[in-house]
Amino acid sequence: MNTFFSAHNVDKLKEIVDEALALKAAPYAYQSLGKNKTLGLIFLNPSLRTRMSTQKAAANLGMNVMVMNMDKDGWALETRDGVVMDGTTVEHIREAAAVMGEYCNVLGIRSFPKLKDRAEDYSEDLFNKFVKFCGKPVISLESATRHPLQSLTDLITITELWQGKERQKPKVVLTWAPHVKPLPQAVPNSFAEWMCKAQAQGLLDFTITHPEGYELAEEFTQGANITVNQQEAFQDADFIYVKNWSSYNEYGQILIGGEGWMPDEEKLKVSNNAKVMHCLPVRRDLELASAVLDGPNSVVIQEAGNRVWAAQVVLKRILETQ
Ligand code: SN0
Repeated sequence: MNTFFSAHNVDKLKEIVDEALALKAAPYAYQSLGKNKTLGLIFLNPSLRTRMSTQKAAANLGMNVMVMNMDKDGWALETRDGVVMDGTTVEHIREAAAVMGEYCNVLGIRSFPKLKDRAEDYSEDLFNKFVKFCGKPVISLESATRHPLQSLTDLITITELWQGKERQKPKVVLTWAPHVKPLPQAVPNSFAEWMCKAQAQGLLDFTITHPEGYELAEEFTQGANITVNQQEAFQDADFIYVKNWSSYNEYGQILIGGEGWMPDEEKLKVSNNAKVMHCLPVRRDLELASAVLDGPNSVVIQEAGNRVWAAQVVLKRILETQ
């Protein structure tokens, strides 16, 4: 593996999940793999789980880690070509990424979409330029349109919780939930992309539910069962994944019609005692009822814990191909 950006970078999902769970059982089995190798984690936006779990995963593999908070500590980056830099940007990504490549064997980068120009966000211009100019393997720590480490974690968590069940395949549901801020589509896009691939590989059945107007881009949802009836989606669900996102069609907007979509204990009654997932951070009693978050069906902490094994299996595969 050289780049970790989407589900397309992984062939057989069951294999990578099993490899991650083996790392969870023996975290230090590959401690010499990363000896004298440096990982650089570059953040253009805030992070808690991604930063700490990836740093820990790298340490488990014996790597050195450098963290750079570009948004706070770095120079303001220019990404456009052919512009005279007489404004607020100080350094071009061409030099900045190349310099980071000099210091690091592997790099990770996080950058959110601006949610203004859909074509610009969905071109993944910043991520692609970073890959091109740093010249080293790059892991997405969440880009404009995807959050692959989160989605791999989610598949690991679903697999782990479904082990030993009589029924072969769980019913997994992604539901839209309310929020006060326009949020990226990265997490739901990515979750849908990985779950559609998992469904195609016979691992689970996948349903998406959202109010009208919150359709995700079709490239991520091919094969999914999609409904605007949340209760119908929740019927017999084994896993319910809660996430807000802003509209893709009316790009970056919050639309009318999402009121009453917050999952609570009452709404979950029709499910098959579903485990409830969220990537975090979660707005209590806005996106998800606190009684559910604090109740026995919430697996959000186990899910966040599993971020380490997703990051570690990706780093392991990259180091093994160096
Ligand atoms: C991000 C998102 O993509 O939805 C990161 C998720 C891992 N979430 C937020 O920005 C939440 C911001 C808020 O104010 O609740």
